Amino acid sequence: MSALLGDMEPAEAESVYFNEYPPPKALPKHEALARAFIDLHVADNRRVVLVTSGGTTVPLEAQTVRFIDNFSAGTRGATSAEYFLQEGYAVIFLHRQYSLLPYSRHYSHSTNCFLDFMDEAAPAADSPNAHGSIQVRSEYQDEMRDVLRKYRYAKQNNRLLLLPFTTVAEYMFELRSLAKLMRPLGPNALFYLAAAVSDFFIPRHRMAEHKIQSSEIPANLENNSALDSEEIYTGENETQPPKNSKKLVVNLDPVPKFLHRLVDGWAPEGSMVVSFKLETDPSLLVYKARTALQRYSHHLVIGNLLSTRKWEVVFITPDPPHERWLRVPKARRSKSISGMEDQVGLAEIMKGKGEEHPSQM
Ligand code: 9Z3
Repeated sequence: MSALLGDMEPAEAESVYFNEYPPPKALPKHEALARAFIDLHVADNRRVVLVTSGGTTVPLEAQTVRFIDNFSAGTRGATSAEYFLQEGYAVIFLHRQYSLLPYSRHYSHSTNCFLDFMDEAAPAADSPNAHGSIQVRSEYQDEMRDVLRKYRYAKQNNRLLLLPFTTVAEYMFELRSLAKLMRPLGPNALFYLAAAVSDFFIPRHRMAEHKIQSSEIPANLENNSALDSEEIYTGENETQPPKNSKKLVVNLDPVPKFLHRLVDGWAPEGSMVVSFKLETDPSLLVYKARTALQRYSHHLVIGNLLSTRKWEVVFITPDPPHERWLRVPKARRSKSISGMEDQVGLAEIMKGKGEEHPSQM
């Protein structure tokens, strides 16, 4: 059995991991777009934040039919990106494909369908059979105008670069490339890692090529099926379930913790790194967030619980006060249809960090 990446030194784990996977097809295109975007903002001495958002997937098959997903709608990332843009940052938005995006998120969530904001105006009186024009309903005009203006501003001024990923391997490749490309930004670079990154994966050499079969395959066809991939079926004791078993036992390895490499190797000197910690057990949150800060020696861990993440977060910092809770007051929790107020506390704090870190000045 090959050594676990989690047991290796971070630099060795990096080379083993990245050598096992072919780079994502879109990587060269994304790198070219990012290079041009970063050059533009280096020339203008503008701060650039890489916001990661949405969940990564872990495919069970190389030609993927099934995959394990990580929870995240992309609300945190997309909302925070809007606030960074408002504060004058240029934003590279590395997001899970089809998850929420800055600005359009106000109208694209399934409980907030954009069609509910529209109406068909009455046709002109002199041509009653003509179609009426489509309009935004009067009660939504102000909010939509505001969102539209901000969106247009970001687009027209090249402040927002959208780059999608799906799998955890794609995310890793993109993160590494973008961090290295951001080096010319020096302390003007900020990393805001809100994406929910898989902790476990199936290494490429153990992954089934084809769709894993749930029923027996005739022996003469078997070599083309996932039944060849014995290790997929290995359980806790490495025992093989009987051939006719309907069980699928998946054996996952830990994903190497690349935050180490980001902080120590890939990211520009003097840049700021903010990571998120998601837990469901309240008694673990602060401990886990503190441990992450100590382990990776970066600047800020924002802890949140799945059930309260929309209105309560904890900031864990290397300097006093070390632990600071931010809560959206009850009265402001669901005031607007777009949920804009979700991240007000975060934006305020991020602004306030200015005196403490050069990338925030
Ligand atoms: C978070 O904790 C995000 O705040 C949420 C946002 C995923 C909860 P939504 O997108 O949810 O608004 O629905 N992200 C988790 C970050 C994460 O997975 N961190 C890794 C870890 O804790 C390392 S960077 O190990």
